[in-house]
Amino acid sequence: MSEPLILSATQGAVRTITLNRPAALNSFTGAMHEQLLAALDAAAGDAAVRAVVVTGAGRGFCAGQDLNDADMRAPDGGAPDIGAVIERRYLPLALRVRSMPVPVIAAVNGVAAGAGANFALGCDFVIAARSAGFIQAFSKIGLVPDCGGTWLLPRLVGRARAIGLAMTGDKLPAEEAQRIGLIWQCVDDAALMEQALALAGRLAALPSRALADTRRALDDAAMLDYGAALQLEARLQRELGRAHDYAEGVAAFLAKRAPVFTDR
Ligand code: T3D
Repeated sequence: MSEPLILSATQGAVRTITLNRPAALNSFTGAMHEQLLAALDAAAGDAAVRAVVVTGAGRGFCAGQDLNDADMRAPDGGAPDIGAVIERRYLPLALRVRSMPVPVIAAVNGVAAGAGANFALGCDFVIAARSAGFIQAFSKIGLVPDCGGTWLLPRLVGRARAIGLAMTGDKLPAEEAQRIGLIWQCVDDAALMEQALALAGRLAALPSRALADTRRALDDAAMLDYGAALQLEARLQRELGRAHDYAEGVAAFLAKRAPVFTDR
């Protein structure tokens, strides 16, 4: 039997999902997309999972689209419909990550290129090994950044750096990525998984529903005017204020005990 392209493992309330095509730097094939989406759906649907870590097997995180995959070939041998590949594969993946009911951490163990870089950047936290790097490889093959790159890059690092990264396709080392605010943290290679799992454990103990609504509020507010953002905050606080976790958080604070959050 062939190796699964995606591995899932659970430690406590943390689900670790590993991209598992190391010989091709975990580049995306249609089959890997399907297994990855299924693994994310399974994590989202499992009430015992309260944080997700995504990482890569071997020396790379993900080299983006597998440029040899059948997904990329038109049946008649003509030019491929890459727009269809984006709509069928990358759009659902990017939206799935952004709508997870729990925080998602990318533990970037090695090079993250093309859609592999933007898949990582779409996660809530990116922790990268010092030897890792981020490459907007698209310009080198005549494409634009996808998997959310055009939206994410300028918001994360501003237009000047977004344009620079996207047009040159130069590799940005993890340390520099942290310095300019593209990622959360750069850590020593040997400490990557320990640090990612420690952060995931901390997040798992926090109120998941409030964390997911925080992501949503920050993303939506970027497209609203000030008044509308204030209205959105009011609506979310109204809903959260009626939920179990708020009552539990306040009760635990007043009783000077640790809270036990359960909402998702
Ligand atoms: O359908 C669409 O195109 C639309 C979607 C687009 C989204 C995208 O992601 S477009 C961008 C696609 N990705 C790339 O262009 C990156 C291509 N890869 C590289 O530039 C380099 O591999 C890296 C800079 C990422 C790493 O370089 P290096 O020297 O560390 O490794 P390598 O030797 O190039 O790669 C190792 C193996 O992985 C090698 O296979 P081999 O020779 O050992 O059998 C290489 O061919 C394979 N590999 C790496 N990236 C891809 C890949 N195979 C297929 N597709 C890849 N993207």
